[in-house]
Amino acid sequence: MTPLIITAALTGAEVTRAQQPALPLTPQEIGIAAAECAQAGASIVHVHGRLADGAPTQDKEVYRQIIAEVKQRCDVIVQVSTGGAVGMTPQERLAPVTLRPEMATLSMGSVNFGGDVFLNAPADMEVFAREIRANGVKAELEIFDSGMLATAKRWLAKGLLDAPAHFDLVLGIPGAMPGTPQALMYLLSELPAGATWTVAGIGAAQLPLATLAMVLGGHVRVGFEDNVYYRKGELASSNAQLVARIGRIATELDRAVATPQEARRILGVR
Ligand code: KMH
Ligand code: ZN
Repeated sequence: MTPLIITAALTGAEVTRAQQPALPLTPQEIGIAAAECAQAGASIVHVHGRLADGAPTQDKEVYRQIIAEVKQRCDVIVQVSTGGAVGMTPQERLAPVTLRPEMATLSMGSVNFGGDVFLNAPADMEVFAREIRANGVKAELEIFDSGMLATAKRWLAKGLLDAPAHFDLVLGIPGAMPGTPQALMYLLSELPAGATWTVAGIGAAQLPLATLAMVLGGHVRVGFEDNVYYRKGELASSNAQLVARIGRIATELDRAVATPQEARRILGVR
């Protein structure tokens, strides 16, 4: 089987220190957390910017600092968010892509997101796709619901997206597809040929879906953006603790864990 790519989604835009005291917020904290996760087996870090007060930001300078703080400590692939936070403008969200990071996310449609609406109008998504391509960045297509996968396939056929595509199947957001094996199996049955995929289970779905993905030959995303607990009622002590558990399970399953260089090769990251 292909070596397992573990992505650590370190911070996100929504989680607070009140919910998870070990949440990395500043560029330096994010750099340190990335290095710990790399040590534990992560080959990608998915990052979001935050201001000093913890508010989410897509400010290019904040992302520049995050990338520098990560790269001075380890060789993991830095994947910037273009999802940002609900309510941000598309222009705001796109800013980090102009730094030409190795990877960036691209949400493939609009969805209810807890009590909010995460808006991704087709015209805006097209601008995102063009900018990501123009900057030589590898896209990770974020799929929160099945219609988004159908859209991605249409766009691949029209040449708006580059093949082979890499997908992040995000399961368990209230308002989107549930964090169930059935939902994952349906999406997998619809993936285009040659695609690579990772699964991001939200909350309690993180561990079971990650384990299922490992068995099925997919890749895994864990981290505080998606889940702050190690087990029911017990907060995780760090992002790296969540990554290390995936590494141990992979070892038991005889699945090698990818290095950052192997992840670049598997995904076609420049
Ligand atoms: N914060 C969510 C509304 C991404 O990073 O690309 C969107 C998100 C997706 O986190
Ligand atoms: Zn994100």
